[in-house]
Formats: sequence, structure tokens, C-alpha cells
Amino acid sequence: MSAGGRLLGCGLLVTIFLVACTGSGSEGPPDPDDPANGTSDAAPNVLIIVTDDQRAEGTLDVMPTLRRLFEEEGTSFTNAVATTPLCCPSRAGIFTGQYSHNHGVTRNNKGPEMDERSALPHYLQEAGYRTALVGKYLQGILGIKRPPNFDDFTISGGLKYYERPTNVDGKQRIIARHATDFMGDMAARYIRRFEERDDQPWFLYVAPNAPHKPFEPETKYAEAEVPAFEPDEAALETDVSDKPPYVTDTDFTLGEPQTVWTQQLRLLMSVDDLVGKIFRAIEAGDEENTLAFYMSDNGLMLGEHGLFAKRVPYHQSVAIPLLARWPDHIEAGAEDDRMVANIDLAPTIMGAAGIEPSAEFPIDGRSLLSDARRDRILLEEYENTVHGLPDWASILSNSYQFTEYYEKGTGDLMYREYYDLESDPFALENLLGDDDPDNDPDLQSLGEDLDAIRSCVGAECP
Ligand SMILES: [Ca+2]
Ligand SMILES: [Ca+2]
Ligand SMILES: [Ca+2]
Repeated sequence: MSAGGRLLGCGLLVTIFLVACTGSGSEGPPDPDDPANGTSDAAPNVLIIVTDDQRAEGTLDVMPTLRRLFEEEGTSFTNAVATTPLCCPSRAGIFTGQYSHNHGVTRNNKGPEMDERSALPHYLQEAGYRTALVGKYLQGILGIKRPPNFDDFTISGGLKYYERPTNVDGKQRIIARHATDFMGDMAARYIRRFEERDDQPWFLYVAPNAPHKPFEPETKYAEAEVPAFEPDEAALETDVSDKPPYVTDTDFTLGEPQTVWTQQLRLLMSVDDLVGKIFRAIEAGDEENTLAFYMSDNGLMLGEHGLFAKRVPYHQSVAIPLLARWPDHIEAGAEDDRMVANIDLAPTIMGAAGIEPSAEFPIDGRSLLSDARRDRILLEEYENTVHGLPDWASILSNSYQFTEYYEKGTGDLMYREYYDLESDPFALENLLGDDDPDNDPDLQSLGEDLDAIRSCVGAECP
């Protein structure tokens, strides 16, 4: 079945929203008895939950509430990536629908580079939404000031889970209890507040710091049993001589994989509670017309190819969980294996809300509710601040990954990697690092393609 079929013809409904919201359909209000009008004639409420450093594989196993709400009642995107696998650039990509080379937030401290007028909160507020944020905004030097274009906010910064500095609607406080527990209550409170004024659609962005380090689970989960970490073939790779020198030279480690895994899953148990609190409030309100997403900002490598890292182009660093639900609009219990990304959220939401993006800020992503199917996607990381990690850009398709690494500062080409993902799904053998020219890919066309898409804009982007 096609992806479009799985999504129950949402393109049609999006078209209806456009007509309804722009007023260009002068035929009078939509007839609720007309089946073409579906169940909704108003712009949907929008919820985005973004976790921090939650890798895709296996991490939903400890989240039964999330799985019921989003897997059973929504669609799981099983081939989703963060185009720049790092907090601030990825979150700017969620807000703008743009690759990092277009939104300009290439580092964690470059949040101010994002033009607020290009971002979802601005567009939605302009369209009449009430907007609220709970958790992290972008990151870095913005601190915990009022985030732009949010009517209500509970914003916090830093890393710790207990005694976390938080600004609640303009009042700075230290929150003694566990951050995830507190954020769930605040998110639910905002939804109840929104639903008191039911004529106004709302946008709620919830960004817990979990399960990022330091690994401080909530007391009630501190000793919770979790599934064992199961290293895959990439984690068991012993010969990385085919790979660029940084793979062996980087000595960054988070600790022993089993320990990090265990603590991250315990932190995610609290996130599952947060999801439950939010949906109890939504179910008491306007569940039928709420478009909701659950995702992570980037993945995390737990020893694959010997790396403990995000900010690198390998699968476990870029792959993210991404699930969506919208009763009667997005199919329940479905899996969608299209190659999708963090930059697809903004065009999906703007389409559903009937918002036309400004020509000044072309959108690179594609609506998840459209039939669009990529054949490849761009991954990129510039101004890498971790010592020893080079900058890079990569083309990822379902059949191969081609990566170029560049010297910081000069941008000079340093190394290239090519993996045939059909015969080598765990990326164990870089065909450009095996001293065998006979199996090399067509470097000229790959190099030209990567050169072109590294500066793509809008519809020309993959
Ligand atoms: Ca992150
Ligand atoms: Ca190898
Ligand atoms: Ca070769």
C-alpha cells in the first residue's frame, strides 16, 4: 500500500484546510455531512514532544503509554533521521523545516542565527494559535529567557534533573522535583488552560531534557528493571581500519554501554508518564482534532564502530524515533518506511493548519501527509566543536551512504566513505577505505551530487 493510502488521503483534507483558512473558497462554510470534509473543519491543535538524545532502536520498549497512543493509534515512521544530529541545529530544523545550511544554526550556541520569522511558533501565532513551550527551547546562550513567539512557557536550561532552574511564565524558580515529572504537569496544565478557550487552536511544544546525561532517573525508577542492551553487528565491529582516523582517535565516552542504556531507559519511563499526563488532558479536551508528534532531536551511538557519539553520520547517531497521530487523519497501527526527517515536521504542520510559508524562507522538508517519497537525504554537520570530530556532509539512501569529511576552517576535503547498505547494512566496510579500487563507486557523480545538495534550497532539496 502506498504511503499516501496509509495516511487516509490527508492531502485532500489539507487542501480543504487551505481553502477554509485562506477564505478563498467562497462557497460558504464546509458542509459537515459531506464525507469529503472528514471530521474536521477547523485547524488542528498541534503537539510536538521532542526528547533529547533518545536513539531509535529499542528505546520505546519501556514506554507502554507512548506505544498505545502513537504506535497503536498512530503511525510509526521507521526510517526517520535528524539531518544534523545535534540538539540545537536539529531543533532549529524542526521549527523551520530547513536544513542547517539554510537556517544557519550549525552549532549549539548559534540559536540566535535562526530567523524567528521562519519558525513554526511565529507562523502559528500569526495564524491565531495560542502557543506554549515546556522544557528546552533551542539551547545555549538563550538561557531561560522568554522564548520568542510563545504565549505561555515553562522553559528550563542546563543539564540536571533535580533543582533545575526554570522560568515559569516570567517567574524564575528552582524546581526541586524531577524535571520530567514537573514538565508533564505543566504541559497538562497548559492544555487544560487552552481548552477553557476552545475557539482558539493551540500549539504545545514539549521538550524534556531526558534521556540526556547526566543520567539521573526519577527516584521511583532508580532501580527499575530494563531490557539488556543488545549490541548489533556495528557495535561488534573490531576492524575499523577502513574508517577515517577520527573513529579510532576520538576518545570521548559516556561510560559503559549497558550502564548508559539502563539509565536512559529509566529516564524514558518518566517521559512515558509525561506522555500519559499530556494525553489525559487532551482526552478531556479536543483529542479528535489534535495532530501530535513524538520524536527525538538526534540519536546516540553506544559503542557502534567504537564510538560514543552523536554529531557523526553513522546510523545510530542520525536515526530517531518519529511517530505521529491524528485520529481519522493519520492511520492507526501503521508503519511508514519512507525516508523522513526532523525537517518534515514544519511543512506537515503548516499544511495541516493551512499556513502558507513566506517566500523569504523556503522550506526544504516535505509534508509527512503528502505522497512525497525521497530517494535520498542530506545529512550535514558543520563547525563540529568536539575535539577531533571533523565537519562532514553525507548522502543517505536506502541502498548506500556516501560521506565526505572536511577540515574545520578551510573546508578542504579530508576523507570519503562509501557503504553499500544493501550488502553491508551495518556499515562495516568502507569501500573507499579497503585498498580495493575495483569495488569503488562512481566518485565523480557522487561528489557532484553532494556538492549540489549541500547548498540546496527549498523544493530542489532532497
Ligand atoms: Ca540532543
Ligand atoms: Ca570495518
Ligand atoms: Ca574500494
